Amino acid sequence: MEDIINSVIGLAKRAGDMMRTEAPVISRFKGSKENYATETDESIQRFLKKELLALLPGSSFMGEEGHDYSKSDLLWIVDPIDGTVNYARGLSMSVVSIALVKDGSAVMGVVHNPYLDHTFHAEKGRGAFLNGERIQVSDVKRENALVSTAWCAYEKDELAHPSFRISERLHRDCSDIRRFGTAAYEMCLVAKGSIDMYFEMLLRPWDYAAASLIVEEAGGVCSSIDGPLDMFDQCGVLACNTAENLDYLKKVIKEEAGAKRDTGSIWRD
Ligand code: LIP
Repeated sequence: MEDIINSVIGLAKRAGDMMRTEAPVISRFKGSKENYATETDESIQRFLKKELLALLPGSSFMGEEGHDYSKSDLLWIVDPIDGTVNYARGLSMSVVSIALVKDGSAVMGVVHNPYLDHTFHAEKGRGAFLNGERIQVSDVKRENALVSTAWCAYEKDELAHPSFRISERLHRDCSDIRRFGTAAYEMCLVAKGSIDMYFEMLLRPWDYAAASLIVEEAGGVCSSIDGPLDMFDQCGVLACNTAENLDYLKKVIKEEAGAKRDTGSIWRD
């Protein structure tokens, strides 16, 4: 696996170079005016799909820009550009996210931010790293916690209002809130101890498959609202520095937003 992780890191960096050099051109909308793909999302996905399937013969591929995959025991889950809107608007805060999932659990994760040259990686049981240096979550308690979140721009009608209610409660109970517009990077900020809690009411496996392993290998805890993260369908995502803060976050979400919300399968668009 040593050679494979280094190859995947190299591919993530080459994909990051594409992100930095290709001008953003919207290629298609995906159900709302906020949710779209660019030609670069699609070109990076084509590049990574070809290279990753060649790296592990017999593996299969799931990417944000195309859902033709078979549930083989080794599955690459890729977000070619996590933070597409940030990329399209020139906000220099987007990442490439690559996960390898074996029998439904992430065993390898790489998240690369080409603007900051930050490369996070983890392999199951071997720790989490930023540019090769070991990282770990903070020990900050709830009242001093810095929280990162989002308000479900792709599902505004159903999830924006409860998301803002939860945020108002966290803003009162914790220290402050940040929003970076890329779930994978925000979860990696939990892993490096810069952010203490992250949540979003509804994400897709390509947003969190790699970053959730990086958080857990850095000593943090991840879950959905009602149980483990689903690597084959969408779910809410919580990533925290401690189990105590995860329990607090779950309590707030249930009190302010009710039970888990299911807005249909990720395969609808
Ligand atoms: C985005 C996430 C972001 C979330 C957006 C979207 P994309 O991923 O990183 O946190 O709020 O709704 O899911 O679409 O840019 O790959």
